[in-house]
Amino acid sequence: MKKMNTHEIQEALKNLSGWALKDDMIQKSFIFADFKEAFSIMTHIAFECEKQNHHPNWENVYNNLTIKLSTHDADGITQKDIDLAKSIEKIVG
Ligand code: H2B
Repeated sequence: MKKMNTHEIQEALKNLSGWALKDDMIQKSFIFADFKEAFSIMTHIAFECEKQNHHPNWENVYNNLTIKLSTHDADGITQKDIDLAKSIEKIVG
């Protein structure tokens, strides 16, 4: 899959809410009611990642979830990251 350039990434991010390009990854943090809600959503996201065979770098601290997406195989950001970010938005609602 082709690595996107900065302009292409910024254009794609216009169709997503709250995602930003940082450290060569697209990133967003979410805050949930508590750990149970955060982990439940993470489980839901994990199944979607398996479907797409594309996996996030993420960090969960209690009710806070930070997701960072890039395509390791391409050493950059590809359409796969944009697609996964869109799916994550749908899941989180
Ligand atoms: N996830 C991410 N984020 N980047 C990848 O390059 C990637 C992946 N590659 N999930 C997939 C799995 C690859 O390693 C397997 C072998 O298809």
